[in-house]
Amino acid sequence: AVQDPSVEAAELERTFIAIKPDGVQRGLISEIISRFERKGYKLVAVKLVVPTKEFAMQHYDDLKGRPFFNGLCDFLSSGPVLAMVWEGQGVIKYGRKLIGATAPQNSEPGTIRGDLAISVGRNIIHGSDGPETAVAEIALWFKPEELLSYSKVTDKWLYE
Ligand code: IDP
Ligand code: MG
Repeated sequence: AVQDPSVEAAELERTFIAIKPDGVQRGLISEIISRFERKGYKLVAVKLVVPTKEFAMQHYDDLKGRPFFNGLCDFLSSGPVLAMVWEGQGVIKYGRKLIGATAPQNSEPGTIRGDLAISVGRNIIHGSDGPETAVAEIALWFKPEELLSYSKVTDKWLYE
């Protein structure tokens, strides 16, 4: 795939987004993807995987020691997860806004968790919380060759 050289580096920011087993089981894949897609972000990698418990523990390594850590890792590895990488200007921070607060009781209406989830342990979606985490999580979940760089005809209508 060829990257359009006119695309600014800022627009190439990438974040790791995953629909957790509850979101997949509840049939929310298309609903969630459409929110990122309609915003204007570009899907550059996607796969459906059942992570092992060990992999889930690696993904949530920063939370080890928390009382919910074991249950959280059991849950993430309990069924298919839709792992994705989304690209666009400001996608890491704004992606977290689209997702909403960690506890759905605190998530604003209009956010993914606010509209679609009730409890913190079943909050249907994961998103990287910062630039370093995004790089690490993308590298954990995807091989470099699974990430595509491509231009879309809409790029020039999304960025001035
Ligand atoms: P985040 O997903 O909004 O980044 P984190 O604090 O990184 O939130 O926690 C990771 C995941 O762990 C949350 O999405 C949630 O599913 C789960 N979690 C966080 N806090 C609790 C809790 O107090 N009880 C149960 N599960 C929790
Ligand atoms: Mg987090």
